[in-house]
Amino acid sequence: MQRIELPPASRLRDPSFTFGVATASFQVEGATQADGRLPSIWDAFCATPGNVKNGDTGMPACDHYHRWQDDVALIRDLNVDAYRLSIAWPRVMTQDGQPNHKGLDFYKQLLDRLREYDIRPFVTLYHWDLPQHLQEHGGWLNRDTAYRFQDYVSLVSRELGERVDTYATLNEPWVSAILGHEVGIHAPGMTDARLARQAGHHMLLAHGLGMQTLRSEAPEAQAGLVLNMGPNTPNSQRYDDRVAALIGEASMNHWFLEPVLEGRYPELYTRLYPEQAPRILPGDMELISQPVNFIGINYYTRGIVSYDNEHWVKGHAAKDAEVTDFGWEVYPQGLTDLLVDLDAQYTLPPLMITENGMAGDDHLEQDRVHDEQRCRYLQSHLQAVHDAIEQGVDVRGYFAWSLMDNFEWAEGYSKRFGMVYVDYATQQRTLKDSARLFADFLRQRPTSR
Ligand code: IFM
Repeated sequence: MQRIELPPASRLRDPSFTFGVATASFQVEGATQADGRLPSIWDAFCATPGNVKNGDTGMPACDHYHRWQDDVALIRDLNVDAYRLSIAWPRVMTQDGQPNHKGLDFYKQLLDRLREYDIRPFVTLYHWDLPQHLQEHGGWLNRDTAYRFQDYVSLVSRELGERVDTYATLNEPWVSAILGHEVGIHAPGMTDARLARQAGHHMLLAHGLGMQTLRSEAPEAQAGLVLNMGPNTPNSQRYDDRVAALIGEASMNHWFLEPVLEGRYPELYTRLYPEQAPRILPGDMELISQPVNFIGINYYTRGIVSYDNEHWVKGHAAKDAEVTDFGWEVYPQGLTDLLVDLDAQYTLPPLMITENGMAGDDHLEQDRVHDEQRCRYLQSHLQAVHDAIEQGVDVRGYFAWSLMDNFEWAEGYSKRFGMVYVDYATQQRTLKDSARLFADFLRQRPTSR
């Protein structure tokens, strides 16, 4: 593919539309024992054989902790407006709640360099690397963890000050609550649906407490929350499959969005699964539903769903569809559908696409990586965002996941989501064709900065 095609008057060509690339601390930094960094739940989870493919761990990842200067230069060369990164809580705060200045200095230098290059930082405060010492007191099942998160947010916002103009409190609480506490394939590896929703409630409470702190300590910053979402398509036209598709959406999308925008959990879900209802204390929902400046949406694919006697909802792979190396269907229309549907159901704040991308079976051949499928994926999903905007949805930005190949959680290093190829043995970075395409598109925006 030579170039990304979008209508000449597309909002995506406007300089006010933000383009960026995204990463997360545990996935790229490595250096898990450097400069007083404490263990996180993901270090502990990786240490148990069988939890992560090939026994992979957070080492070496992309060794970004030591190679950040080159990586920021790479980001600059992509011509993006913004870089979405996350702060590692166990790197910047000691067990007794004091600042770890060495860890903080890493982020300060990185943020300063971004600023020098005129790249706006979009900082996620929690992308799943909970300090292990908090897990030993119950982790997200312990309500107190939400208050410890608030202390951490306070420390970060005071220390980083005006270096950050946009904060996201949490990344994808559905994943950390449900995959971590119900399905058990993510840290901390629990398998209890009721506990998962309780963990989810405490995460949303942490979001609310974090927002409160950001408003008082970083009043100039934009602040919001990042959710992973996808629309569900019923497996057939039968009413029971259609109901299952809606319940699935209530479970994943609305259970995390409705409390934030409307101060309540989806009644449909609570009625169907009363045994999963979390314990909510007076004032919680008010905290959770305070105004946000944006909602970040991470979109990868849709779900095909049918009714299942036992659990009501059963997910399937789409038949005969194009899939990625992860087996996820390539379905750009789902992004337009999702955005238009959310816009019809809620009074939304501005939206940002905070992650979108795909795992590819990428290979380095003579210094090039021909990730043709990712090029097409990028084109079709940018078009999908354009289409949603044309239908009236207020989308302000798009971040590609990910800047570079990295540690893909339970899949270890076996899945490559990057626009930049990483050779983990040599730590050499190589721009894939998709990175060239993206950089080219951004350079040629008629009104680009
Ligand atoms: O790599 C993850 C990321 O950490 C969160 N969103 C989905 C990505 C791909 O699975």
